Amino acid sequence: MIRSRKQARGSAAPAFLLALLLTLLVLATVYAFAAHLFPPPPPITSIAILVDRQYDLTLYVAGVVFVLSQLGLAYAVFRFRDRGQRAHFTRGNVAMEVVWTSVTLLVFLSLAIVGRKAWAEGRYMPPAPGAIQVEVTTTQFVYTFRYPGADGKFGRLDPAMISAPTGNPLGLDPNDPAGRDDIVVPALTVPVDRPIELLLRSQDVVHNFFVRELRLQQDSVPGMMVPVYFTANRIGQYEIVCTQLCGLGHNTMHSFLNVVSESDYESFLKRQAAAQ
Ligand SMILES: [Cu+2]
Repeated sequence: MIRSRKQARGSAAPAFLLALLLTLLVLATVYAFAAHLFPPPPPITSIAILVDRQYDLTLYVAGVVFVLSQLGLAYAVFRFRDRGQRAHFTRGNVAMEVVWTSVTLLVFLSLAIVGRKAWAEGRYMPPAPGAIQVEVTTTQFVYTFRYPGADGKFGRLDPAMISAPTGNPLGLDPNDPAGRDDIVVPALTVPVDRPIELLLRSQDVVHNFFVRELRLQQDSVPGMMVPVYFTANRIGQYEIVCTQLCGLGHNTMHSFLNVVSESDYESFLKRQAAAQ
């Protein structure tokens, strides 16, 4: 009698299946990362390499924690399964809780300290001397880039003059002489190996400037001018995408970053100056 009741309550099959499922989940996840199933495009700045290193380090630390905790869970599910015994109440273990909270705190603080250079280099450091300034304006659902032209000065903008249909999407004031040689274009062209300072602004809602190869992702916020820096070291064309859900046309919001040789950059400026 007692034996059959124990059998009914203490079958090992469900616990075994759940533990097996958890173990397979761990193996599949480790495989997906170890086999590089979804590799990122190669980085094109020195900061991007730092960002990749930081990402790898974070992934290793979080990966070890993930594997150990999931396998531990699988073990506990099977080891402490229902065998028909009475359950008993526990109040937990204060010492253990202090230890794992402190260890977690230490791990996160260390990662943040190690990663501060990758984070700060493109944001809080002053731009390199001679950096080329380009203003980036986001609006639903386009990017507009402005170069200061030969005088090196951006002209005044007047929100009342914003009129995309008549060719003045930024609201450039025609009465300001500094703005007469400004170059306004829908794609970003920069010379290779030269420091670039982008000045991000937004006309309507929060958008974002994201280029995977730069490992650079920065929101543009209405009412703010957000500077970011980079120096691209590989000629090519890279996609710029908006990663903020900014409205119905969000999925169509993109542009291109063209990294070109110094001479191609000069001829780009001449061609655009003539076309403005
Ligand atoms: Cu957007």
